[in-house]
Parts: sequence; structure tokens; C-alpha cells
Amino acid sequence: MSNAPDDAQNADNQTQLALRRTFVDRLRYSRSKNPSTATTFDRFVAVSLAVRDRLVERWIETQRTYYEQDTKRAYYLSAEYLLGRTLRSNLKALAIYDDYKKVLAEIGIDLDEVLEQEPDAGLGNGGLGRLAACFLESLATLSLPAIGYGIRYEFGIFEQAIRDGYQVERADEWLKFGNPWEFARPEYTVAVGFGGQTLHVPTEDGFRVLWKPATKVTGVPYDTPVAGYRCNTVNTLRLWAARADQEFDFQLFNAGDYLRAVEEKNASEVISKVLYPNDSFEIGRELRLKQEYFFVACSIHDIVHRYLKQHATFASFSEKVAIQLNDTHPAIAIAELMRVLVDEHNVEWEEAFKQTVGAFGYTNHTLLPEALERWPAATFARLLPRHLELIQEINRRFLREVTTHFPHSPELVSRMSIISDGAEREVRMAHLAVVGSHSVNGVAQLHSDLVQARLLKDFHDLWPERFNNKTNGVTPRRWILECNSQLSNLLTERLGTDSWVTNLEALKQLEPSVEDAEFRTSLRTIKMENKLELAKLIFKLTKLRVDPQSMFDVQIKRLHEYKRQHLAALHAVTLYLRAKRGEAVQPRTLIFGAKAAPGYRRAKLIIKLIHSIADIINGDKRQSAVRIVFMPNYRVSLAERIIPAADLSEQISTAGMEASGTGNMKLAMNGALTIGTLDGANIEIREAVGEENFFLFGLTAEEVLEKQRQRLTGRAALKNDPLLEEALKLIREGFFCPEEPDLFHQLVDDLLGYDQYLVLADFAEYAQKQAEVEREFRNTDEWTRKAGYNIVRMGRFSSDRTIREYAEGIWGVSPCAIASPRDPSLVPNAHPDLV
Ligand code: D6G
Repeated sequence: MSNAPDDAQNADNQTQLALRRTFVDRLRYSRSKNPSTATTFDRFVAVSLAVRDRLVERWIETQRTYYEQDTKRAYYLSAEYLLGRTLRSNLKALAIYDDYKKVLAEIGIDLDEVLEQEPDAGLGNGGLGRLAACFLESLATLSLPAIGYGIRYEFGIFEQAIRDGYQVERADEWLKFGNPWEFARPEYTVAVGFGGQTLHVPTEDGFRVLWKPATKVTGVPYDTPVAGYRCNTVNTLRLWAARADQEFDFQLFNAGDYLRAVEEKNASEVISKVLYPNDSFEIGRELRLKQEYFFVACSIHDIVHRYLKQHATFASFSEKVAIQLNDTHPAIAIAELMRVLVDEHNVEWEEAFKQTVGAFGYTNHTLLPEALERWPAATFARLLPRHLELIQEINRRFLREVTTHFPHSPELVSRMSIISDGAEREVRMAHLAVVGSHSVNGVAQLHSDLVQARLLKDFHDLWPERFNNKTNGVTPRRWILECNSQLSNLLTERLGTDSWVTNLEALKQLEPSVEDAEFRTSLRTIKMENKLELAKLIFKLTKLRVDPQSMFDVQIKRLHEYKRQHLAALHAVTLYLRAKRGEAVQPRTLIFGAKAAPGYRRAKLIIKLIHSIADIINGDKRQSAVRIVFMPNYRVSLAERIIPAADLSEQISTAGMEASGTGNMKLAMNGALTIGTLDGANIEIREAVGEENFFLFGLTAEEVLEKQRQRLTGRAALKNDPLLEEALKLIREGFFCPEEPDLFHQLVDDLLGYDQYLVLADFAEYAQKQAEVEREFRNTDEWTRKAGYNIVRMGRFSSDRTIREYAEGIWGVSPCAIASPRDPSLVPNAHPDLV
């Protein structure tokens, strides 16, 4: 007779007993509290530390295995990681979420309340940083040997408050109460030089270059375990914090200049102080270049050091090391690796360059010219004199290759050069990244096509084989399983297994279910419950009551003119005008969430515009069809609340300008229908979910280019559209902002003049499509069917698929299974550091 159920019950009890014990221990010994004196924050820290303890065994085992098997590793270099919260993910990854919920409930603690205590780790601006976070999670879940490198910003993305409709920024003090996930590793610090000069020292067979930096900064690594979902792999995210270099301090201290010593300490530590809050556009500040070089130099040192633990020469470097550049921010790594190989380890130039190109891959994230990093050569000469020399040498050799391939084309040579000529010479980081990498990829098919045909056409002509596409993805763990538990349960129940969590394509098997009325009823019920939850949150945050029966029309993303939040706002005004005239307008709640770069005035004005319109429309008792909500301080944890409750997903960027988008994916896989342009990943999403389940409108990327060439005015679009004309007039005349009637003059005049982002040119089609959306939404069951097809056909947009493509197509990195962690007292010391 089997007593399997009893055994399972016993195991559960044991696990729960152990969880309870570690929780109480952590509360007592790490917080010095007992259950009755502990605050909710203490409880959060205690649970996190208890969970971290569980991860550590797997973490050590993972790192040991990588060394033992000498696996090739992928190194992801990114200036941003928008991690959000971690506790829930780790509980789910370790399959102890339900146990913990039960254990805590028994002692009167609500786990969900505890989870709410965790501050978001907001070390990123938007899509690029969140992508890096999804990638880390997928890398671990796929058991791929990988390390993420970045900066441990003391202040992440600013906190957004709204005052009188204006954005106000506050410093994000996410580390104020400590961070339970990280381990400081002062034993692995790295010295990073800046400035100074280079010395050419003669040797027997030529000369050697020595860089004598003027100042040094110390990089201290902080390691965070990154758990794979339900597997033993735990990878590392290593973030570098800047500390003053002690040697330099001592010199000044000894000279008696205490104050200057402290000042210099501050100057060093400012490097990792704050994330630059600019999404998709650059400001060429010297401190930013320092940040980039700082974390890159630390990471390259770490990578080379790890490689040399097991290899005597650099001959197999690129067989063991793959380094991915997340945009150009870390592109200086190419020059830094050359410096380390050539200057510090005496590797021949050709061999060093071969290994460098073999190791590096570059991901481009934008076509916007203002976002392409360029640094004045003079800045480089001052901060990184040796790197400028190395870049010049890389460039000299590269241009020779260009001339051989394309003789008699001096213009081409000057176009492709890494260093631009002209009065102010600049280092073009994208060119450096392409020349120093064996792979260059865009992040959606259209974007990759445009990179090849427009942005880097010359390079594509020279090296077509280097170029490829890797369409972005998002992790279904965070973006379905964790944020939408009811939908997750339904999917698992219908499928008979939760295999979809690690194989999102499995949802395809649910296509027949979408045709099942009962399934659709469940989908509808879940959406309604999620909307009710969001409505409560909206009331809590904004004091506005919204009707969960209305259509939740969501636009959440950074505020940028190319993303066209003002297009949606303008449309809201026309809906309002129609509602006031007594037309039957489908009740709709527009939900915006967006931060604007603090120096981007037009973006901030659009936030004010949305608030002004919202004030008047929400306050007008003569209509109740249109409600506008602006959710302040949009961030990962807020996205997790909004996305499951969305009916309509606004992906309305000017075609050719959004490289991919990933919010579009999260919304679609949670059953929102998209209204969108043929831009970025929208195109592929539409192909996947079926054109009948997607609301398409607008100019194509080609047409946009053509229109921009013609420099047509926005005014041309007003013909035959009196409603749009009236809406613009009201905005311009200050109807929505009587206290500052001139506020939106310029904004409207610019739209009517050279409408760079073609807001007015696309308006008519947008409004028409929105009318179709309204009609479809009223047909509730049909709408749910479309939503269902969106959910079950989004499998391709899992970041697992994307990461597999990177691993196979660019890195040559294979999965490495990790055994269950052994009892620590039995594990022999095999770590190379310790032998
Ligand atoms: C992480 C995990 C830990 C490991 C340490 C150093 O903190 O188990 O020992 O990284 O790893 P290496 O830098 O020596 O590879």
C-alpha cells in the first residue's frame, strides 16, 4: 500500500516548519526583534534574508559547477537594470510562495502586505533597463552560465510626484533602509584610473605603452543572486559602487590637507551616486562617461581575472567569454579589453583584436539620432588618454579595410570613421561598437531592418554577416505568473500543467479553449476582478473613482514625443466633446503612467497637458463617459498592477521610432487588445495574434520618412476634421488651463507647423480605429475572444526565446545543469579562489 499523500503532507509540514524557523531566526538575529516588536518592514527583511539563505546553497553550487566545467560564460554589460521587487519572484522560483503564505498567516502575518514593503530597485529608465532584468531572469531559468554587470546607483530613477499637474522629481533613496538581497564583496575591489598621461617605454622588440592615470577610484562589487525558476541555477548580478582610492587619500591626509582629502573622496564616490534619468536621449556630460568607463573597467578586470584563473594564455579567450553590450553605454569596453590585453598582458595587437571581436556583441536600441552616444575627442583625451590612442589605432586599421573594400570613396571613409573629423572631433560610440564586435543586432525585425538599411548601412555593406535581429521578449514569470495569479491559475488548470511558465509557446494548445464559452467567461471574470483591484488602487493614489465597467485604455511608458501620449490625450478631448454633445460614447477610462526626463521640457509640458485635460473632463458633471487618470510615479511594481487590468493597450509611436517596445508584449499576454502603429515589435505581435485581433492604424515607417522629407505642416490634417480643429483650439486657448491660458500655445502651434512626430497626420486614422475599438468593446464576448487569442498566441515573446537566440546565435553559450545543492558540511573546497 502506498502512503504517498501522507509522505507529501509530511514533506510540506517539514518545509513549513523549516521556513518558520528561519523566519523567526532571521527576525531575531538579523533584526534583533521578536514577532511582537517587529514592524512590517522587519518582517520583509526577515523573509528576504531567509529566502536568500536558501538561494545561497544553490548559488555556491552554481558557481562551483561553472568553474569545474570551465563553461563559456555570457557577460551582460548594461548601465541599467530595472529590477523592481525581488521577494515574490524568489519565493515563486523556489516554489515556497504558498508555504510561506501559510506559515506567516498562522502567526497572523499577511504575506502580501510584507511584499508591499519592498522598495523597487529602479536602476534603469525604461524598456532597456527592464529588458536587462528580464534577460537575467531568463538566463538563470535556462541554466545558462551568465553574469550581469552594472552600476550600483545609490539613487535610481527619480520618484515622480505631481504638484498642480506638473511633474516634480525627488531623489529615489532605495537603499535608505538597506538592501537584503546584496552581498558586498570588498575582497574583490578593482582600481580604476582616470586622466594622466601615457608613456611610451622602449623595450627589446619595440616599445610598450604605460598609462599613468592622474587619479584612481575603487570599484567595490555588490553581488545579488539571480534565481532561475524552479531549477538550481543561481547566477550573479554584480553591481559596482565607487569608493575613494585609499592610497590617494593617505597622501593628502599625510600632507595635512584633511578637507581636501574628504572633498576628493566625495568626487570619487559621486561616480555611482545617481542614474542619469534620460531615456532615449543623451546629454554629453563628463560624469556620464566616467560612470560608463568606471563600471566597464571593473567588469573587464573581473572577466579577465576569472579567465586567467583557469587559462595561461589568451588564445581561447573568446571561446570562454562572450560579452554583450546593452546599447553603446558600455562600448568603451572594447578599448578597455584591448588596453588590458596589449598593454598589461603583452598580447600582439592582431591577436588581441581577434579575441576582442570574437568576444563582443553589440545590441542597438535606438534609431533616434539624439540618442546616439558621441563624446568630444577632447573629453576622451583628458579622461581616458590611453583609450583615445587605442581607438585611433583601431580606427586607422579599420579605415584601411574600408579603403580596400571601397576604393576612391573618401566620403564613405569619413562617414564610417570612428572619430568624426571637422572642428570638434567626436568619438562615435556606435561605430566603435560595430567595429569591435562580431555581432550587431536590433531588437525587433523592423528595427533591425532599419539599422541595416539606414542607421548603419555602410557597415552592413561592408560586413553583412555581422548583422542580425533578436526580437525582444519579457519574462512570463514576472509578467504573467506573479502579476496575474488568477489568469495563471486558469491557464494551468486548462492546460493541465504549468509547463507554460517555462515554455510559453505551450499556450498555443489553448486555442480551442478560446472558442469555449466557459473559458471566455472565466477570462472575463478575471479581467473584471483585476479591474476592480486597479480601481481601488486608483482611488487610493488619486482620489478618483473610476467605473470598472468602463474600458480601461492604458498607455504606460516613458514620456516622449515619439511615443505620442499627446495623440491619446487629443483623442480624449474629441471623445469628451462628442460626449458633451450627447453622442453615445463608450465609457472609457484612460490610464496614463509616465516619467519625463527632468530636462525634457516638452515632455513635462505634455504631463501638465494630460493633467489639465483630466481636471476639466473628470470634473464636468455633464458627461461621465470619459475619465482620465494619471498614475504618479510609474515604475515596475505599478506596471504589475496596471497591466493585468488593461482592456486596451496604446502602442501608438510614430512608425520607425520605437525600436521594439516590451510593454506592448506584457499587455497583450495579459489579454489587452492593442491599438498600434506598424512600429517595433507591434508588427510581430500583430502577426502572432492575428490581424483580426489587433487594431492597426497609421503611417508606415516609409511613409513617415516621406512625409518628413516633404515637411508638410500638421495644419494640412485639419481639413474635414472640425472636431480635431475644435479640440486643438480649446487646448490652445487655455480652456483646460484657465489659470495659465497661454501654456499650451507653443505646443499646439508646433503640431500645426512642422509636426515632426506626425501626430496630426495620424490623427484621423487613429480616431477612426478608436471608433472601431468602441464598437468591438460593446460586443463583450467577441472582445473576450480576441483577448483570449492574444493571450494564447504570445508565446514567441517570452524572453526565454530571445535569450535562447542570443545564446545560440551570438554567444555560443550552452545550458549547464546544476545539481541539487549538497549539504555544505560535505562539500569539498573546489573553488579556485580557495585552493
Ligand atoms: C558570487 C557568488 C559566490 C562566488 C562569488 C565570486 O558572489 O558564490 O564565490 O560570486 O565569484 P567569482 O568572481 O570568483 O567567479
